[in-house]
Amino acid sequence: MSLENFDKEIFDLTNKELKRQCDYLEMIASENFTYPEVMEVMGSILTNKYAEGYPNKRYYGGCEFVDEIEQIAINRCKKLFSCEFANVQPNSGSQANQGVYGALLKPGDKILGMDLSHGGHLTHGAKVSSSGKYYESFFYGVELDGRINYDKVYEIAQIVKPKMIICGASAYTREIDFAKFREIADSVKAYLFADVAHIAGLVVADEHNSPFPHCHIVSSTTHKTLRGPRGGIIMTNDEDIAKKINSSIFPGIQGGPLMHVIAAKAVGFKYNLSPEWKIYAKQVKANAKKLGEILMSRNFDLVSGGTDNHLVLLNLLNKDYSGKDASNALENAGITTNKNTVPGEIRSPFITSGVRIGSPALTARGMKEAEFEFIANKIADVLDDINNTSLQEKVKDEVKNLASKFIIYNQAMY
Ligand code: DSN
Repeated sequence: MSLENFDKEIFDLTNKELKRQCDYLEMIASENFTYPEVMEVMGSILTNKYAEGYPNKRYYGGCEFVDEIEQIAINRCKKLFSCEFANVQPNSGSQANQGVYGALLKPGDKILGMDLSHGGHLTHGAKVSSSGKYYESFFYGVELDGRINYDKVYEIAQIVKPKMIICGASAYTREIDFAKFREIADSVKAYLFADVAHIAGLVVADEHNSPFPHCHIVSSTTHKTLRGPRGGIIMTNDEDIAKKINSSIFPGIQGGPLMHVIAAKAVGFKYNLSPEWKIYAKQVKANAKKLGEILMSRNFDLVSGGTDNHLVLLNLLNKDYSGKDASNALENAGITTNKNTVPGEIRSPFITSGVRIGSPALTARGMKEAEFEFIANKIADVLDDINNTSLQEKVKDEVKNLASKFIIYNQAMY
């Protein structure tokens, strides 16, 4: 029986979401459109198989084919990041990070990460996350110019003496200097852990410097700039750390690996390893740069004054509306973004004075600088007249028209 016949409710909602993804301009910096082949294997019979353990070391029978699948995913992941060991089992980026901590830290150990309100991530020690509950977390941030001051990070590290320094961010617009972070980590004999979830697609295309060989351990998600299925991965060059990671993920925090997702990761990695990937990653950066340039020419401030990567952060501190107001107005105009805190923030994290806008998903649809120039001008038009709902309706139509020229999925696929 088809999904349509068996469960019309879910079928219809999935179709509505498909239409939303196709008609709107998806500009949430952490989202992307994955490939049909990735979705095909993710929806396959591989979901039926239990395979607790690792290739050739399982606790269940019948694993000969999923062993091969997981080994292919591991091999491709290692090739992609030019590293020695990879664990492709984490169900998400958060679980990958939890696995990293479990492998190398004891409860109560000190960790030093980037402040969530400065662009870091919940799992980098925020007090509301298990990373901030089980470990004693300390933070570095960005200066008012939106950049990490590595001298300050060094000073904080000397005072805190953390067991682990975490680099990587969810809303940072400049290149991260992994070599400098390693110098700081070495000065206090800390592990250096990079969470490259946001920039991984750029890293593997040499469009951002690599965390290897500088970091002891690296985690990522596979669904952001990498365009694969939702999931996490952990990499290292250290055999001893690799063994600890494996036991920290299974049996430490996870049971049976999601073999359908691991297969989908392998398929995504095959795309990432293709020559076309470099073209995509370059375009992601070029599009974000164009977006930033046009917004600045329209008198908007950008945190750090521009971007080196896939996102821009609008700084609305000098405007009389908040990040929440702005993202709501853009949503009404068919442009999906998210509100975000900015350096020197004066509003709560639920309101904020910034908007994070990313280029990966629209680049996946084939949009280039010309389209990003058009979109940036539409964003500026909407925000400059933020209470004008008829303008928002008009822009929504224009956006839908633009989106219809960049087909990402066959709208009859469900
Ligand atoms: N939720 C992701 C982001 O939007 O950056 C991070 O996990």
